[in-house]
Amino acid sequence: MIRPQRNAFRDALDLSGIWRIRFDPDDVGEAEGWGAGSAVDHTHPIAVPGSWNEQLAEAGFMDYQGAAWLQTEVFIPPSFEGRRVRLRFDSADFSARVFVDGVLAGESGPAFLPFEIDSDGLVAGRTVRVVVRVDNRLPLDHPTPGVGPEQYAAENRLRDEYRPAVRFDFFPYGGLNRPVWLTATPIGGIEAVRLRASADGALTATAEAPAGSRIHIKVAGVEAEGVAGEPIALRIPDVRPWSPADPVLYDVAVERLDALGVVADRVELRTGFRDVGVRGHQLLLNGEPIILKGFGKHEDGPIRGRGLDLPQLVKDFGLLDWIGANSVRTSHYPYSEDFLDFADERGVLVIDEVFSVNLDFRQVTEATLAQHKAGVRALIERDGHRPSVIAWSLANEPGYLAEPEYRARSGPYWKALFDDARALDPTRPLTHANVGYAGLNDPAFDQADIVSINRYFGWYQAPGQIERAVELLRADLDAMARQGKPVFLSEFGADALAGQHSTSPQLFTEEYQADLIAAFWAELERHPAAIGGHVWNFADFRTAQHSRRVVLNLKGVFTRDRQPKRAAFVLRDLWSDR
Ligand code: BDP
Repeated sequence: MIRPQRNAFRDALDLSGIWRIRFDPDDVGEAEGWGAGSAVDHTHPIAVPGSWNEQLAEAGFMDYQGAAWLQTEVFIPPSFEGRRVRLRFDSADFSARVFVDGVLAGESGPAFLPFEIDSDGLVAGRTVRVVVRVDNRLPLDHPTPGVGPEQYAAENRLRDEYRPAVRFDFFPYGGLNRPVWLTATPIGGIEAVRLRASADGALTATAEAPAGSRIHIKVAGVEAEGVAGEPIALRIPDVRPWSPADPVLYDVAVERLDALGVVADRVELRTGFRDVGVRGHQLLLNGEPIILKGFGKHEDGPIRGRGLDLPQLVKDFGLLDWIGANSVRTSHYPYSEDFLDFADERGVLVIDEVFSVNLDFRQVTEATLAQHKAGVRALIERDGHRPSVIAWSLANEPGYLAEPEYRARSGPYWKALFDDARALDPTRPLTHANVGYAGLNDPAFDQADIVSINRYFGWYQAPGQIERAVELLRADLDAMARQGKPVFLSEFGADALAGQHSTSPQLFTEEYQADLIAAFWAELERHPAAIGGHVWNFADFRTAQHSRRVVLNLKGVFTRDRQPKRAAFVLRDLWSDR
């Protein structure tokens, strides 16, 4: 899939704006033909991109989980005549079915990733009605398992019930949270490009286009030619390798030539030339050991929820720079491509995570692994050309509920999943974020190149006791180091309510959060197997309702509106040598 772009061969209209939405709590929309559209008096206005929850809280939809039908009208420009016209969704949370003038035209793939819709109804010069049935529920056997009151009751864990019902600690915002596009591309054009670039200036490009098509590549004045479906190699002399200190990007033009050798389509991408790898306990970037300093994040903000927020992106990358962070994990799902544009340009290293949180082996079926693999494949296809992406994270905290099935059944599952990812991209290390419950013998560690652990000593365990927390951390780092792989502290931190202070170690104060983070960082710097850590979290973020959360998860080093807490200044001092 090619990201929408505009050039002499390709066009894209951004369909962002005010759409209409109709909620379908009884799931009657399909049977009643809502795909054809609803009268305005049945609907509410909704901004796209944007989550429905806070936008429509007053209408009663803050916690809504289920189907909702979003609609708009699109005029297809006459200039799209004779081209392939499609709808492209940068994502839909969590799944969608798309109707064009009442006809089901297609559906989404893996959550948080783009999908395209072809339809005979998309005819140049006409106005069409686009209706999208979005559903923010997750199936029980999804790699991020769904949950309902029945599961909470059956497990007799009534105190674990969240509203909306989720098995994870962030808000299940629903809607079209990223832009929607109407695109026009040449018929028989380029449908996908895979790039691989290394620090020695070597680049291979593989373009998907009709069989036998001639493909031409141009990078920094160097050109090469080949055929569709086969790797085309070239080398840039005196290349400037990409790194956080010098995040230099190169424009890559990939062209399809017609039978006469005339350019019939062009796709433009940017990439950087760099190497990443592991050696013993070290993570290497361009052959040099690198320490990761940064955060787990979320796509989250007031009112828009998970809706793409470009001013916030600008601000966040400014704050990452200000604090001296060099890396981020896209916890716990693929982020927008706009986010990755910034990462590439600003030299921020990314651990790119698929959407698999708290995988529960009591609910795993064959469909789970298939969906998990599809999510990994789609993520690698979307982001594989990005120099900022230095590793793939294939899951966050599987086996969280410590079910016995996890240890018994998950070995072959992880092997199949990691093997698949490695075959798709042998150039990047693979990891997953382990939860303390799953233990130091988590079966997924066997497959991982980097051993990542989330640890909340000093918070959920040993609360209020930083010294003891550091000892517990050290014990886990020591044990993990025996695997002979780099050890990464992928989450640690403490909630702090901005403005809460104390002279003694007290949970929820700014001092406690800052002291805990500083003590953990000192341990990471000292430990020979550690390759750094990511504070949880960059900023406070909304979670589902639960008595242990005061509206937000307050582990942010910045507040939800991006004001620094004390820990931000402490980290800035610790990380200022960037
Ligand atoms: C970890 C999860 C993360 C949570 C965090 C917390 O990976 O999603 O938000 O704990 O409890 O277990 O703050």
